[in-house]
Amino acid sequence: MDFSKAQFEKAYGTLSQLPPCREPEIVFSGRSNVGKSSLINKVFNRKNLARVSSVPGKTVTINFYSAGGGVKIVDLPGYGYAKVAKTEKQRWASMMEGYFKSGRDIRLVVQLVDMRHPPTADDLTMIEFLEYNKYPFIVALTKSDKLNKTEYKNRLESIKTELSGVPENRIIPFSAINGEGAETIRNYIIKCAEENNVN
Ligand SMILES: Nc1nc2c(ncn2[C@@H]2O[C@H](COP(=O)(O)OP(=O)(O)O)[C@@H](O)[C@H]2O)c(=O)[nH]1
Ligand SMILES: [Mg+2]
Repeated sequence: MDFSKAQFEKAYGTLSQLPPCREPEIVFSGRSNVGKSSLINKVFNRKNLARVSSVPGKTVTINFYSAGGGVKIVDLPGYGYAKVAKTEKQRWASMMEGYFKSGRDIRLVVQLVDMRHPPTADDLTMIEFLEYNKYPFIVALTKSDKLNKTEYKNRLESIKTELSGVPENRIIPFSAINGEGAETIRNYIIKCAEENNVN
């Protein structure tokens, strides 16, 4: 894998367009506005690899990138944006289900949760889905720079209970601003892409 070679390939808006899986995939999942595009850009050291938006939840697409060395990055559509129409929510569900059911070589799911707040019901549903289906995953706690020392300590402590099934070393505070956690996430990605083993 060569992180500097990461490149946007295509955005898919309908299930039938979704390409068959030919290479290992590293997947990014989280609610709209959680900081997914910012994390992808930071982890892959690129300013505009994924688009950072202040208007969340606009389009439901699954975005594919090549990560170099025959590995794909998959940016799943964000969830939990209140103002999204019901038809869009259904499209989201069908895209997600279609993606996970299309027999893919999923090496690692990076599940994003906003560090400032307890996981949302949707976050928990997603994490339970990953656990139940035994997908290897880590949880990135985003926007860690927005908490002061006390808040940081308290949230990190609480999240261990809120996500009691998730091993502590797979819960990683992250900031796209100061780079906290980026190296740890990179190492998980490299390890999983190469070995298919999260431990
Ligand atoms: N302070 C801070 N802001 C962030 C961080 N990550 C994302 N943001 C901001 O949160 C908003 C949503 O980010 P974006 O990456 O577009 O989220 P996405 O919808 O999940 O892809 C933007 O205004 C970002 O600048 C972070 O680590 N720290
Ligand atoms: Mg985004």
